[in-house]
Amino acid sequence: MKSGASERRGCKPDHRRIAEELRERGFAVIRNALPAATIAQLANDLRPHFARTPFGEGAFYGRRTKRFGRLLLRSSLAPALVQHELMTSVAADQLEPFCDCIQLNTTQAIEIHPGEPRQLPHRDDGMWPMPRGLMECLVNVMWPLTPFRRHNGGTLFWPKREAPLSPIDADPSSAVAPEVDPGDAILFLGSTLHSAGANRSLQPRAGIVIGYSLGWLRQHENQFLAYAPETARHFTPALRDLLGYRIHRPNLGCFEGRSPAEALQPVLPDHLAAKDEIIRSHAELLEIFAQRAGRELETA
Ligand SMILES: O=C(O)CCC(=O)C(=O)O
Ligand SMILES: [Fe+2]
Repeated sequence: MKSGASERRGCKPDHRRIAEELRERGFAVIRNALPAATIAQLANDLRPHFARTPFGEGAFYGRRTKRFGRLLLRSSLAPALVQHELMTSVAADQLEPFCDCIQLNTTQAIEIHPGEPRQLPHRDDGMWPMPRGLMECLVNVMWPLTPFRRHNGGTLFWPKREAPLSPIDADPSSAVAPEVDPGDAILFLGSTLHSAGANRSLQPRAGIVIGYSLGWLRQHENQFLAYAPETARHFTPALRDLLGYRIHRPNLGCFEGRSPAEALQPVLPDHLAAKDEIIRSHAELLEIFAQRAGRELETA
């Protein structure tokens, strides 16, 4: 296992508290992670998009709930949100033992309207058909755009130890509904049982989910369609990397056998040399093998 990202960055007290809460309960509240005024501005940028977005289709997404993605195109504040230092470093700390680098899994704005019943309790890592418990795949951050309370659809979390095996049996009265306000954030693991609560109030409840996943997994939101090369080429290198415009060793996500960042060039060559992007153990094996194969060629 690789050393944790927090070790490399120097573990801050905040980090330690969050890591402990994630391990113990599966979720952690971070107060004042961003100024409330920044989130108010973000909410303002998203308002016309919520207004134009139709209600969802299907019982999981909710028929009195509006959702949209591609948040990096919807607000000039979104790049800073998805690259929030504390959130990305906690996510890296949780996930980078199992991958080279984390990636953006999704950006989704969610507005739950009055009268929406509570959502099916679920674990977000259920989207990948993998045996459970092998490793964490996902770290999500919920950024409330309005206050989250139990009565208005605030997200419900079942702390790890108390979570029932069957989600359908999860009793809402045994769930925690963190009371958070714009500027606060709730970090939660992909393995944490949770759901949107019922909105019994007279106002919509809105929030943004930003997810970070293992760098080699299929992303929930297709980042290469959301931000095609013509768009992504104008992002910073760090943001392009986070979207997945980089190779995940060995050679995963390649374009013409090279990093997908090649596809961001304004003029693409018709032909490119494929280039190894491999992990150290493969490189060592290859070196030994290459010597052997070379000798065979000389003596043949
Ligand atoms: O909006 C919420 O509170 C949570 C929504 C959720 O968990 C989901 O749609 O996966
Ligand atoms: Fe969820």
